[in-house]
Amino acid sequence: MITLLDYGAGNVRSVINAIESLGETVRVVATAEDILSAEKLVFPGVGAFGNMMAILNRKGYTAPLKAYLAAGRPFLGICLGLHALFERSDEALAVEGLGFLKGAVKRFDVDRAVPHIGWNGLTIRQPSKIFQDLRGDEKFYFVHSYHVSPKDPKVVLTTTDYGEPFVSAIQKGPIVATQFHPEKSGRSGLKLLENFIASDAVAHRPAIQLDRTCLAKRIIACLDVRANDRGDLVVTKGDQYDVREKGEVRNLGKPVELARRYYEEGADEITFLNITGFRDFPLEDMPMLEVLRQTSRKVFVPLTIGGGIRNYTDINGRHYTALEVATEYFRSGADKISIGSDAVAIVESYRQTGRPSGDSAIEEIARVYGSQAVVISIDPRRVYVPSPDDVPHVVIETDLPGPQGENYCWYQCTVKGGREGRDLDAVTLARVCEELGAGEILLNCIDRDGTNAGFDVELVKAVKAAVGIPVIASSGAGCPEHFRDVFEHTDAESALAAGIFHRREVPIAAVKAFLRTTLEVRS
Ligand code: 1PR
Repeated sequence: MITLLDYGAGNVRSVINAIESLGETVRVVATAEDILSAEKLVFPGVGAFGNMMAILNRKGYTAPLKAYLAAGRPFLGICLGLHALFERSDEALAVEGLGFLKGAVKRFDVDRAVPHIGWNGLTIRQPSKIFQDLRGDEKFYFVHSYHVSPKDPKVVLTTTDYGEPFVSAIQKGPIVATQFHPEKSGRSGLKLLENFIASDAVAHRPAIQLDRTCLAKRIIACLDVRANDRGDLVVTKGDQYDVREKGEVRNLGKPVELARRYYEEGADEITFLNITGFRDFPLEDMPMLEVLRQTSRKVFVPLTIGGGIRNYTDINGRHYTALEVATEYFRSGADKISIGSDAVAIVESYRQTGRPSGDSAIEEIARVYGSQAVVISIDPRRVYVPSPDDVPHVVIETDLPGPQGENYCWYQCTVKGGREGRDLDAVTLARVCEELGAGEILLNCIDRDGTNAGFDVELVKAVKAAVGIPVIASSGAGCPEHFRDVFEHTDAESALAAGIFHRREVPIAAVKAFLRTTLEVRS
């Protein structure tokens, strides 16, 4: 039996699901005594260091954890569960860590997007039982802005390159902790977890030794989900956001089945967008939570969920915060949440007052779950103008002139699934959301959505140039060449598509095979 330390923040559901999928049972720590009596302890930290240590202290878990570690008993820390082992973190300078290992947790200081999000490799520095039957060139899923810096080089198990080499796993006797998420790293991650669990696994140094590692470009499958006119939850797909055909909501399949198919076919991440979330309330729209629960039992890559994440008062006058809505999503299996319409409202209010409110959905969710868990989904539409001075927005010069020969355009933010345009441009929205604590931008484009005409490279370039966080290019993919174009002409970290995958026009594997000749992708 595996004992799992859930201190109440983030998605521990996926770790439980991954362990259970290996046929092992999981007991969740309910008292300090459960830590001391564990045979094997897994500590999957998600969120922010200060919040994590505050909860561990409040629950009285710090002393038993220190005792468990000092006794050299089997332990697997994941992400913040690795950070917790150290003395302190740049993320919360006044807060003491467990101090099991000497050293600190540092914020990335690199000329690349931070957080480091995606699939990267490992340079393996010593044998370990967790590597049994691995080749050594597998990629694992990372999502973090901070990395550990141990004083003792002997504890370094693996390093990974991201602008500079950083320590991506440590080992001291039976105590192992990884920066990456095995539970989100597909089959390789499950193998690694299985090795940790197995009592007979032996220390192994994989045959392939990478000198350096490289972050892969991610290919994301997106499922736009809503109820059709009969009330069934279906995956649908729009043409420039119009999801109806002959009056009916297009039905392209069942959400859980399709997500499972894309996982099997090699998607690096799956995104669900509850596209009517702006008018329904997700906590009353329980099927979406159930979709997440069922998907996360079978799909071991990151899951993002968007739609309806905002403050809300129900008909009985009960008030829910966006943080509560997000918490429900995380508890049901989401790794990241995505905010659409509410992000526009938050930025509009910021621009009116000239300062952050401190309690917006972006700020609150980032504070509790970490920036890496907060994605901003932007739904912009091109507006052509004859001259850059015509509007008080970020205007770009375009190679695709408008209907009157206009050589300039700006990208107008919309809300409610494109139904309402706002006096705000996509570049400004992205920049302010980053300032408020968002960790990633999902950049749709209404003009290109469902057209198979390729990504709007000019839009992606403009937004990517304005922010230091990763950008997901979305809308318009029609063939593998379109993915290559957006990766070659912009610095986007990932690309998302829906229609070509749903309609089986291009398999995910074909996109990756095509890209592999010139770019790093996950096998
Ligand atoms: O505003 O916080 O409630 O979130 C609602 C979410 O639902 C937003 O992320 C918004 O983008 C999404 N959404 C709302 N209405 C629609 C619609 O299509 N009518 N879908 C919609 C947006 C866009 C993409 C799509 C790509 C790729 N979908 O995610 O999957 O354009 O498509 P393609 O490869 O077929 O071209 P809130």
